[in-house]
Amino acid sequence: MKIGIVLYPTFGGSGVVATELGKALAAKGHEVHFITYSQPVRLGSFRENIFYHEVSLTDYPLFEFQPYETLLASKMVDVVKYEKLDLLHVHYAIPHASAAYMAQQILKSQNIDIPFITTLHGTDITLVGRDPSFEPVITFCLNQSNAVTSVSQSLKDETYQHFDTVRAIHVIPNFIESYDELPVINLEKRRRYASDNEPIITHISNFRKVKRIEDVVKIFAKVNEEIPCKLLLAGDGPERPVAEKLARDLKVCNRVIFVGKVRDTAHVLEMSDLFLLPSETESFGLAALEAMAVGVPVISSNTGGIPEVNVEGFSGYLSNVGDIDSMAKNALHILKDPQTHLQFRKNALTRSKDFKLESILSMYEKVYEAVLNECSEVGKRIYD
Ligand code: GMT
Repeated sequence: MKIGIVLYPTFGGSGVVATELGKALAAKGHEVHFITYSQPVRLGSFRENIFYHEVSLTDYPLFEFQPYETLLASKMVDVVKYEKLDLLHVHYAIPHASAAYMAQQILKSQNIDIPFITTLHGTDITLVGRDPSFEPVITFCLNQSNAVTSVSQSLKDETYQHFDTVRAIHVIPNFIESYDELPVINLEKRRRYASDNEPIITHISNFRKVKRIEDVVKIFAKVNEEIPCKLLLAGDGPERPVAEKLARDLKVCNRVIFVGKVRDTAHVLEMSDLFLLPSETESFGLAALEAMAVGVPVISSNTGGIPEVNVEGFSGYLSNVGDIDSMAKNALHILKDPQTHLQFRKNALTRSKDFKLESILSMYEKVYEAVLNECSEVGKRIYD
């Protein structure tokens, strides 16, 4: 198949999932065309079957705001037509699904029928989507998409709760390539951050309010009172200064290390003993799955799709949002005893294997095939 993937090219989970999906489809022999405004962070170097089409932004002075949706739709029309794509798969509803609909209509007027699949990732529905000013466009796009997928059952339920749509939504969870077994820790590298008897607790995110970074620092400070440890914070975003100040106020700033944005999170996670994800809401929690895939247990909130990923008492523990005492207690339970810790590490790795790339990939391929079959019954793509 020739597939156009529209995504945000940034460090966010939706961009990571879309990029890794495209890479995996390309490795399987599909031709994949990424369409976005800058090179996706996880795309890496030149690969067979992968093409990247940049949406160039205009700096025409009339526009106070860039008409990105229009530029994206035009680029989609161009790529579909000249690369003879079979389908478009857009990740994140806003504004990718509406741009895809526009491209679809333009192409229809030129006798080209192109289906588009919309994958919902979370904040497009749970945060942004709930803003009433977006609602009519999102509802319309859900109804117009040839297929809709969501990354968790929880997100599917929320979509039906907040949007007036009866569209079938296929739940296709995010995926990961897990390590075969627990990694051997590179002590030389680890010693740059902590001494051998100090556990490393990690959090990785875009440091937005929804991640509750203050809870991360508070949980860490409580654990550190009983077991001296280090907190490794990877990523960046608006709440970082808040976390920095809190670490100073709680007198743990010499134990908190901000490493900034990292392209390959496994490098950080391999040295970690525990992962914290106390988010306010999370449609899936890809960062938690990435931690589990290298054998790092997860202490998380029990909100949104997280319980579909982290299993209570097995791969980690889940608590109510904001319950930092419970999260600190659970963290200490895992870290205090080496045998318990080892068991949780093994369990985390085992659980991550339920999200194997190959099985998730074929779920997407089935949706593509169904959509293409439906399309070929209705009309035909005429490129020449
Ligand atoms: O977590 C973020 O703020 C980034 C956001 C995104 O759109 O990139 O992540 C969302 O999509 C990820 C991939 O499907 C999910 O793992 C995250 O849980 C989801 N974030 C939220 O729901 C807050």
